[in-house]
Amino acid sequence: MQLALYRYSLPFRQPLMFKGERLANREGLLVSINGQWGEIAPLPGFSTETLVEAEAESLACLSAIKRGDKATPTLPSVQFGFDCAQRLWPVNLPAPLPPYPLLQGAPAALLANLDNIVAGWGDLAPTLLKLKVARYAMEEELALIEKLATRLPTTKLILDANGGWTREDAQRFCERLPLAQIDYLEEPCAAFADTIAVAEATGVPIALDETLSRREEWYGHPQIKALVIKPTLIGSLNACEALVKRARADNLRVVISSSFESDLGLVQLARLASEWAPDEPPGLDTGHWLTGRVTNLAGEVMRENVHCLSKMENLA
Ligand code: OSB
Ligand code: MG
Repeated sequence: MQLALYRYSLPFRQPLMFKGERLANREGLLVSINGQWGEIAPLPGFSTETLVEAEAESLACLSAIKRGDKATPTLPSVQFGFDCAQRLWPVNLPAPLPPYPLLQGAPAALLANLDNIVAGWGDLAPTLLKLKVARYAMEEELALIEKLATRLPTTKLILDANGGWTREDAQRFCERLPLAQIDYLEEPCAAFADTIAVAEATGVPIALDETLSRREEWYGHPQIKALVIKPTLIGSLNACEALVKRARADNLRVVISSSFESDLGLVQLARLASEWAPDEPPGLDTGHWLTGRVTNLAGEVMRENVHCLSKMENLA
C-alpha cells in the first residue's frame, strides 16, 4: 500500500479577487493512494473549510486507510480528492469538449483589449463566452456586454453575478441585457427567492451555482436552465452524480465547472465533464491564470514542484 499527501502553491498570473479576498497564489493538496491521485483545494471565499482544516482531515483519512479502515471525509474538498484518488475511472470516454472562454478583468481593460481578444479566436468565434458581472459599475459592465454582443453575433454570453446584486439592482441590470444573446445568468442574488423574482420580472434565463454548493433549498422553475456543478465545492462524486440525475430529470443542462484547481484537478474535472455532460462545454478555462503546473505532459506529478507532507509505504 502506498499513501502520500503533498502541498502545492502556484502563483496566479496576476492576483485574483474571490468574494472580496485577494489571492496571489493558489494553494492546495494532492493525495496519492496506490498511485492514483486526487486534488484537495478549498477555494477561499467559496469553500467553507480552510486549507489547514482540509490538511488535518486528509491526514486523518490516510491514517484510517493505513489501518485498513475506509476513509470517511466530511469536508467537500477532501471528499472530492479522496473520491478521485480511489475512483474506478471509466476508460474509452469521449474526448472532453474544450471549455468555453472565461473573460476576467475590469470592463475598461477588456474593452481596450477587445480587438486582441477577438483576433486570438481567428475565424472561430466561441459559441459560448463567460463574463463576471456585479463587480464594476453597472454602466461599464452593460457597455461591455453590448459591445461583445455586437462584435460576436453568433456567440452566446454566460454571465455570472456570484450573488452580488440586490433584487432591485439585478432587475435594473437584466432589463437592459440583449437577452437574445444571453445564454444564462448565474446567481444574480444571494437568496434563491430573489433570483427567481428577477427571472420572472425580466425573463432572464438562470443557472444555479452557489445555491447548489451551499446546499440551499431550490425548486425547479421554467427559467432555471442549467446547474453549474463544482465538484471541489459540492464534495463527494456521489453527491455530484445525484445533482446530475436531478438535472436530467428536470431537463436542465449540466455544466461542470472548476474552482481554480491545478492542472491535475482540471484534467480530472474534464474527464468527469465528458462522462456526466458530454454535450456541454465545461467551465474549466481557469488553468491559464496559474503560472505553474504540478504534472508534466505525461500527466505524472512532478515531485520537485510539490512539498511532501506525509508518506506512508507498506509493501506487505
Ligand atoms: O462562480 O462560477 C463561479 C471559479 C471559482 C469560483 C467561482 C466561480 C468560478 C468560475 C469557474 O467561474 C469557471 C466557469 O465556471 O466557467
Ligand atoms: Mg458561478
